[in-house]
Amino acid sequence: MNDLRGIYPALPTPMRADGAVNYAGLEQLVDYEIAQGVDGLYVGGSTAESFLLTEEERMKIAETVLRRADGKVKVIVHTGAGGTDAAIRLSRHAGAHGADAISSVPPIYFKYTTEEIIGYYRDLIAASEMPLVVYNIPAFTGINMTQGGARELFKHPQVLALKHTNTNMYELERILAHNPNLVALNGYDEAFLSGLSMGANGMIGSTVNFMARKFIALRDAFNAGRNAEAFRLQREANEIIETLVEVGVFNAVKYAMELRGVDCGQCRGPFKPLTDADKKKVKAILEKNLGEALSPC
Ligand code: MN9
Repeated sequence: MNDLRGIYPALPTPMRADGAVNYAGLEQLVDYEIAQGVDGLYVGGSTAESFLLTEEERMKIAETVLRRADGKVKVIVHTGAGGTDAAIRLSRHAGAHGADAISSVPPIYFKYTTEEIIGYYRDLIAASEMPLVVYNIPAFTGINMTQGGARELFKHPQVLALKHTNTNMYELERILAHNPNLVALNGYDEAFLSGLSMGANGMIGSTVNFMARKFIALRDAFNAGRNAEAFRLQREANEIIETLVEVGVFNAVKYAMELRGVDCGQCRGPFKPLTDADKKKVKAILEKNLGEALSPC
């Protein structure tokens, strides 16, 4: 059985100065994360700028990560796309290259019925024969998969997990109460402790990339009942996250990785690059809360 519990960085996509994907940088990122002790890697999600990448790039990124990780950690590949056919191609490709599971946001832009959205997921599962992690992120998609008729999907035997990128912890608790075998992976890093307390079994997050050890320590403290320590770690993480979100979280995560020695470049437009003042702020808050001096500038 696939056990999808654990702590996963949502990998950014390293890019070169000319905007092309930096596959050598991606390999370096994979090595770095595995050395930090993460349980798995989440590939091609929001943090990876998936909707700003071509299908060909997304496939090559998945292949690169799977080859480099080489079975040392679990790999979940986000294969969601605007339409069913593209999502199926990406899902089959991920399966063929050894991914542990696929994951998808619901189809976006057009206002589909719940039946159509569930049909999209069923088509992906059937065509790829892969385990699925439903990626619920209502703030981006405008669709909430943990409400109403969409909940039916969690009864499907191939739906093994939910990526809960939502701060509604009541809905998380109810979904898990109704689906006791479902794995819930918390999606907002700033709410990790809240997610754990409502039954999440891990997390997928952008800030895990540069502070995996803090989140691993937080989980371990929570599991051992050391609640004051878990809260202190969440507060330290949140002081960082507050600044990152203020300047633009995806570019800020890439910059934090540069400070860790992994050059990820900048996000594609329309995301705006960090200013020098933004970088100074990010570096200062990281050094304060990670308790270590970081490299560049
Ligand atoms: O994948 C990320 N989700 C989004 C997870 O960015 C939409 C989170 O890690 C956030 O970046 C983070 C800051 O809000 O929690």
